[in-house]
Amino acid sequence: MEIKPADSAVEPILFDEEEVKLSLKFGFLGLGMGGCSIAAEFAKIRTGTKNNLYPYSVGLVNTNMGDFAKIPSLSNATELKLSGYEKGAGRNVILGEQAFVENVDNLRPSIERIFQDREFVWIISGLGGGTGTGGVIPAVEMMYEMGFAGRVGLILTLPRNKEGRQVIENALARLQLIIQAVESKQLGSVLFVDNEMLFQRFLHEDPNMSEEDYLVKSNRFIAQTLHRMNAVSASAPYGAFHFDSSEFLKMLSTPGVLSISCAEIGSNSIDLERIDSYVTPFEESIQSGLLSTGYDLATAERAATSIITRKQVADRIYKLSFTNQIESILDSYAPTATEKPVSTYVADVKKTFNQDKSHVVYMFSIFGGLDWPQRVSELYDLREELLQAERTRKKSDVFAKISNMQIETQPEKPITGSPFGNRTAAPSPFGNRDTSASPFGNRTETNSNNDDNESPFKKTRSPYSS
Ligand SMILES: Nc1nc2c(ncn2[C@@H]2O[C@H](COP(=O)(O)OP(=O)(O)OP(=O)(O)O)[C@@H](O)[C@H]2O)c(=O)[nH]1
Ligand SMILES: [Mg+2]
Repeated sequence: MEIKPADSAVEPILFDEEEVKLSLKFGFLGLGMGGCSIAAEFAKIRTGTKNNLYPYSVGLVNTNMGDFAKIPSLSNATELKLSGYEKGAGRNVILGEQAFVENVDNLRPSIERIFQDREFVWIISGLGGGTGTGGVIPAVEMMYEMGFAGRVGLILTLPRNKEGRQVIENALARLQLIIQAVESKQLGSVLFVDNEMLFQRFLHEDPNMSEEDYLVKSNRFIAQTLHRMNAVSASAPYGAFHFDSSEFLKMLSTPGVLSISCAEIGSNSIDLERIDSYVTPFEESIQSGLLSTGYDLATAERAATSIITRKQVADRIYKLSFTNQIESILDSYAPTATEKPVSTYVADVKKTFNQDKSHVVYMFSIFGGLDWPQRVSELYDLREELLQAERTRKKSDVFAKISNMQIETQPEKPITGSPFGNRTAAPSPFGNRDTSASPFGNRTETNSNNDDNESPFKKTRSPYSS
């Protein structure tokens, strides 16, 4: 059985043009070029629903004004400039953080207005650069101060292997803080987008695709994945169980990492007498994941599978034996999850899906509260390898030859832009943080008396402070 998650990437948004209900009112705050490009794809999603044609509210925050020119202007997306840093943050995380922090008072009124009716806000950042990576923590803190504690998630891209040590190091440095905040249950869902994995999938699918096309299509795929989950959970339930909006919100508010997967199976190939005909593609889909992979699904705190197809197919396959099989599989992958509903839905496929997809059965799965994906550890190892290679390079023959010139005794030039050295204190609007040590360590009480509104980073130890 063939599943091609990446195939859907080259198709239009599934629910485009159609009158479709959505579970949650999502807001998206894009930070930096990558974050804004992905957020803009959410802004482009159309549902065909009167008065809610473009269902998502989007804020685009960036230093580099030139980047905005690459994003079409959209009525539901507001560009927000980080003044004083118009040239960009040049892959300097500290500068990126400083840019956000210095502008936060200017941003706040616009961001409050953009997200005033939103039920859940995703902060999107391409980890590895300066602006998006540096902005992510103060952005979370700002949203918490605005009363979004427990209703903030992160969509974070992980760099590709060939992006170099600095990029990987930038990403890991921020991840260290984010991991600590999530581990201490202060921060909700993190949805990782593994750029290396997406790149390899697209490369395999169409080696002649242009780089520009690749970026647009992969960003659209990310937006489509989350949007589909949001639409499916608002569809008409067929059976007794319904993974509804409130359960979806609970899933998203669960601290930890989220994994989303989808098996697309031609209904004709599903034979209830042959369990493998649907169990195999279902299992393959949850193992591979749509946006990132390499999870220990047994660590899931919650899991859910939502199956959707047209009425005619539903009447044939939604039998006890079918749901029982799917429930058993889900249970075997997430044995200790506190909730793991399997829900069945019907959709008017002619209206909701593309015509040629009318025979497809979609099996969406979502796992919440997961541990960190293997990719994070791979990036850590890759950084070690690159560091090692750099050290070896410095001990080359040429260096040995000229070492008599006492070059070795000259002070080494600091790596500018590294988040691990020469940190300058960024002024913070969030209280008396001991910024000389770290923007996140040693945090004192915030102004709020409400625990929920405290920064998720307050109780975490900073990697910079020791
Ligand atoms: N999936 C995806 N990832 C992207 C995209 N653009 C950038 N990235 C990733 O995000 C990382 C950070 O790049 P940018 O977003 O351009 O950096 P920035 O936040 O603008 O930071 P500075 O330009 O250094 O201030 C890159 O290393 C890429 O891995 C995009 O359109 N899609
Ligand atoms: Mg940039």
